[in-house]
Amino acid sequence: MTTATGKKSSSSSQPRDGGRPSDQLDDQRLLELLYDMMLIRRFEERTMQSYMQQKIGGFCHIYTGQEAVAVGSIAALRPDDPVITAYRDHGHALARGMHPRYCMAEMFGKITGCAKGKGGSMHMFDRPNEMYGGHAIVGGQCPLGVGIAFAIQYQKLDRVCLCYLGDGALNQGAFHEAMNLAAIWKLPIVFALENNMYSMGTHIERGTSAAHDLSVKAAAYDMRYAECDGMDMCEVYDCFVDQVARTRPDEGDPDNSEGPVLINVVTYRYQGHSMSDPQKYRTREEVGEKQNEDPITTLSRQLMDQQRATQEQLNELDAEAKKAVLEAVKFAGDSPEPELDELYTDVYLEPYPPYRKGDLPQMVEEAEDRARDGDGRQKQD
Ligand SMILES: Cc1ncc(C[n+]2csc(CCOP(=O)(O)OP(=O)(O)O)c2C)c(N)n1
Ligand SMILES: [Mg+2]
Repeated sequence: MTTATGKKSSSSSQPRDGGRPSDQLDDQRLLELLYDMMLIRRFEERTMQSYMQQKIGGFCHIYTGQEAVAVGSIAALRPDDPVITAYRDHGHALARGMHPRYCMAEMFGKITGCAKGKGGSMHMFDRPNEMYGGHAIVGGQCPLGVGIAFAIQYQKLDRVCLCYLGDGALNQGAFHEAMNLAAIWKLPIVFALENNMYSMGTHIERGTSAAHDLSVKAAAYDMRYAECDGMDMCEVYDCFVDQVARTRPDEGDPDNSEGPVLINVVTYRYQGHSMSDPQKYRTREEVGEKQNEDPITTLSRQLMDQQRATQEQLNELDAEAKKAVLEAVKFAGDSPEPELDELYTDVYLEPYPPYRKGDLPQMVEEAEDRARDGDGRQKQD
């Protein structure tokens, strides 16, 4: 595995019983997880293309390179565990089960988007799939995640909130306040640090104290700490299965939790910070070196080495992912823009003139229909 600063180390997070949880995943499940990573990769490629074609506007942050983080960690959750993240959020939304068409339509600013086209790339919300955004203020999602975890504890539920943050958030006051409250109230929250080593153009060693040993950030708040290699989906999954289980309280007994944890997931973003980044702060060689540890290639190789999948099967999966993304782009392109009137809806929970209560996003309405039929979660068709 790689350490906080990207150097190789031999330690890894092992589940307490000694066996690897990923060893228990059957071939079908592993292929599903590989598909999710391929879907995110292909989705992001088309996102970049659509951005260049000016079909997408505003800030837009690409997740390629980091796919194993969202996919491996969300696979370790239950469907009713809430998730919250920062602005580099397309991958989390897709891994959580948002249909790619609603994600793409949101970026196109269309009424069929997950937030009716009013949020855009940085604000992927999916109530039926327990995804609470998509937040643009660095570190701003950490206190919100603590609020969600407090609600879980207050209601004596057996859920865990998964709160992602970037390495840039380590230097924000909001992160430290959130860590402190989470620790003293022993809240059921997992802080997943997506340590891609850069916040915009600043390398973690230039912007963050103790970058060589981030365990001190957790120790300062008397909190558990773990590390895993974010380029290896199985390692991410193993680490999160273990840590989520330790954080999860029993229903009706909020005290029966080992409390929060900070997990340093070492990863790398292949693209610039946003769509407008000349990347003067790193070399092509560095990016190329990291691309040699590609998470999709790694899982594909593992599956083939273990004779759990053939090259042909993997090609088919990738073709399926490409097709799903093309369909999403078409859906987004064909969808109407919001009426001007939408400016006045969804502003306040208790609307008053001139503000009105808006219609639910199409995605949520469809999920509610499905819930009436017994399954509220979105499924990709
Ligand atoms: C409070 C605040 N300060 C500054 C910014 C501008 N800004 C946007 S993204 C970013 C870098 C954050 O990097 P990191 O947390 O590592 O996330 P990554 O982009 O690597 O996913 C900064 C400084 C902001 N959005 N919010
Ligand atoms: Mg970063």
